[in-house]
Amino acid sequence: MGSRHPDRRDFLKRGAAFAGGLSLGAVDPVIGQTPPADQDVEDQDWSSPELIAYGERSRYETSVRVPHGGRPSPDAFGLVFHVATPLQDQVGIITPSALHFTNTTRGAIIPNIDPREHRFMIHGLVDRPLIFTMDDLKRLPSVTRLHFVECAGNRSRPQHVTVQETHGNTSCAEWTGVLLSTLLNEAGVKDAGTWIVAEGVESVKGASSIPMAKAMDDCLVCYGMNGEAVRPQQGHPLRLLVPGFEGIFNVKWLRRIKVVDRYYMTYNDYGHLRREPHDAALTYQIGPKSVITYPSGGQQLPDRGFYEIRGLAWSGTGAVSRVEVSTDGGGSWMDAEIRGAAHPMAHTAFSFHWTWDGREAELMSRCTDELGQVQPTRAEAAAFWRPGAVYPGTPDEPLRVTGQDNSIQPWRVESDGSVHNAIA
Ligand SMILES: Nc1nc2c(c(=O)[nH]1)N[C@H]1C(S)=C(S)[C@@H](COP(=O)(O)O)O[C@H]1N2
Ligand SMILES: [Mo]
Repeated sequence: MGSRHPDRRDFLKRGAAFAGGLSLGAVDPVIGQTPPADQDVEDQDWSSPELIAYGERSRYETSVRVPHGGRPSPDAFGLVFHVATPLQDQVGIITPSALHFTNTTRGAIIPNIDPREHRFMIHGLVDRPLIFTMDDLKRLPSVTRLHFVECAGNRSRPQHVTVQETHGNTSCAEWTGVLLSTLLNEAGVKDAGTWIVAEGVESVKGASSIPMAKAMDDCLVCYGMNGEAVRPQQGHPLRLLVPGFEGIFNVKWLRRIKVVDRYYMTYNDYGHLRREPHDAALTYQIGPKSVITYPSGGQQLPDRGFYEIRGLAWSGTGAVSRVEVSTDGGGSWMDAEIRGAAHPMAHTAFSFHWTWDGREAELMSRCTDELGQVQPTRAEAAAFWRPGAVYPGTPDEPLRVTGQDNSIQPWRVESDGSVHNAIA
């Protein structure tokens, strides 16, 4: 059904043959990516001082974040936000800061922090407790890296229609800051210091315990995001980035890291910890994962013919080394093309040339990471996580993935061109 390297000059010819016209204008676009505003939008005055000083996108572009998980965001108290990234509209691998998914949990209000007043402290089992201003941090050697953040609650459910609903609780940004190891080495970690507890400024602190080996490896204390200051919803002026670990470890509005000698039970971990490791919601690292974003759920293929299947792949344990695509529901797999560099613990773009013959098809992608770990099927993931834990299964959803869900996402293309979530 798919051919990997069709003659490039053939794309339009074949599309046009099916569409019955020779100009691209005769071919309807796929419907279901967020469409441009269809009524006249109020004119933007691009020469106004405000937009010259700080730009914004065209008002014809209407892609937005939406509440995730079926609850309103913000909640009735204006506190909890869970909003998902519109992955169906994403171009490339960097999520625009204004569309980065946002999760603030457990009654956290987004703080307004004056960076000139902000202080960051490292203390506990160290030789020299240190307090940094933002200016202090910016004098130190910095790194800039692409990394995804993904919430452990990013799961596909049968009632989800679009890829924004099934997978929109992950985003990828370019983060700039100081390696946490640089700061910990300045403070001098004592031998007994085997864990850190990182804490935000809010009353519930958003605190997480992180093993020292990870803290010393690749964690970042970030002040920059996509070329400017970290946005308030992402932790302005300072956030911890724990590459590849579940979202909850990436503490926003970071004010304190305490070096300790054991795992601390923090508010974040309450309700997540289980004696049986398979029952624990917090498994630290995100497994190899991928999803096709085009065509994806809720979209409509206008006609038979050529489509570039596109998607994103990522893994919490390193770089993506291979992505395969199936157009027959997993019966056969073909290598997709990895687009650009595959950065460690970052979204990686892939594409696959497909000519749709107008018959029912089931599109899937499967990620392999540099450790050789392969993304599981939904049945494999559901079997791995035992039911009855944090996200109990139900009789009507026997293949419910009750822990972290990195399972293969199937999209069914009907013969009328409509695209549907096929996990049910
Ligand atoms: N201080 C603080 N840090 C936090 C949270 C929070 O509520 N408070 N939410 C966590 C959760 S559950 C996730 S998934 C990520 C989300 O990061 P983002 O909002 O930048 O996408 O931040 C984590 N860091
Ligand atoms: Mo989360």
